[in-house]
Formats: sequence, structure tokens, C-alpha cells
Amino acid sequence: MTDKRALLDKIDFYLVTDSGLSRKGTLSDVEKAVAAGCRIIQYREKSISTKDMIVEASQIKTLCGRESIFLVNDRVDVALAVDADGVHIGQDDMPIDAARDLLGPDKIIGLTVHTVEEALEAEKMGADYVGLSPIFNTSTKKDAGSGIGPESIRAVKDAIKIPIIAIGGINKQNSESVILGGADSLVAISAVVCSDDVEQETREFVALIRKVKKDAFGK
Ligand code: 3NM
Repeated sequence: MTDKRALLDKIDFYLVTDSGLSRKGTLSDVEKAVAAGCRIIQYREKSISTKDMIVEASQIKTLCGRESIFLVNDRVDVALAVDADGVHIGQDDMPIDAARDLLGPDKIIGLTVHTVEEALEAEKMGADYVGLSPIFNTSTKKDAGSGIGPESIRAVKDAIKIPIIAIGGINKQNSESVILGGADSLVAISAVVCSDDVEQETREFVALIRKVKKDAFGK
């Protein structure tokens, strides 16, 4: 197991980039989030050329260094080009086994799932974690559908062993319900990248998640 894979068990707050919403830009957001203790970054970029993505992805890889996992959303080719730590893929993207063949056994592959059945299938196919979505209604992803509610996380947690990352409409007010519901980590895009101080917001999310885990589970 690589060092980065071992980090997967220790993640609290998970940053997904969004250049459309960001106040200060993707690179600044990543730099601030890493400085604030975010140990996993997903580069999600749908509006620039592949050439520009590769330049930005390699800069993000440098910012993540050895401390933070660096994943690329959807684009296995970009992940390979910059030797990222892995990819995050959706149900309609490249199948996990094809991504695994291209990336090799050591890279991290996360898959978005919406149901217990999809989570079981993801684990069976060799995903390293699942992104469970959308927990609450969100306007950040237009086609995300309606929130499944934090009470839906438990059934997924009971069904699989790999980590669950919750996403969709999460903020500091509802984070506790998400972690108590069974998520190992959570993503909050607009709550962080739309803020004036990404470093401070990330710090607050990291501290809040750690506190809820410690108080509820003693870890
Ligand atoms: N994927 P916010 S929801 C990138 O449901 C993404 O799969 C989703 O943004 C899914 O934290 C989402 O601002 C956006 O609600 C989440």
C-alpha cells in the first residue's frame, strides 16, 4: 500500500474544486485548504482545455505534496498525465475495472453512488471509497437530484467496508448529522469555495468533523 492510500482512513474534510464558484481561484483554494489540514483534494474542472487542465493539475499535485491525496474528477487521462494519486468517477464515466487497468493497483479510485446497491457494486469492483450523494438538495450540481437525507447513510455504512464520503448541500450546520449518520468524511463545495477565507472555513470544517467523531466514536 502506498502512503497516500493509507491516508484514506484518516481523512475528515474533502475538498472538491469548483472554478465557477471560487472567489479566489482553484489554485488558491487548494493551497489554503491544504494549509488548513485538508488531506484530500479532488480537481473537478469542466470548463478549460485538456492542455490547460494538465498544467493546473500538475500545480495542484505540487501543492498537495506528500500530505494530501490528489485525485482528478472523471479524467483518467489527465490523472495519468500528471501521475495523480487517483481519480473520482461517476456512474456514467469509465467503468472501475477499465480505470483500474489503466491506473494500476496502487492508485485510488472513488466512485459516486446513490444507493446501497450501487455502493455494494462499487466495493465489489474494487473502488477504494464511495462518494454518497446528494445528501441534501444542492444548486451546485444542476443534475444532482433530490437529497436522500443523512438518515440514508447508515444502510450504506452497514453494507460496505470502504470509506463513505458524503456530498451535496453540506454546510457547518448540518455536518454533524452527516458524520453521526455514518459518513467517514464529507465534501462541502459552496460552503468553502464561496467564502472569503477558504483557509479559515476549512479549518472550521476539519475541527468540527474531528470533534463530532471524537465525541461520538472516541476516535
Ligand atoms: N456532486 P455543494 S453534488 C460535485 O450529487 C457534486 O453527485 C454531487 O456542492 C452529486 O457542497 C455536487 O455546494 C456538488 O452542495 C456539491
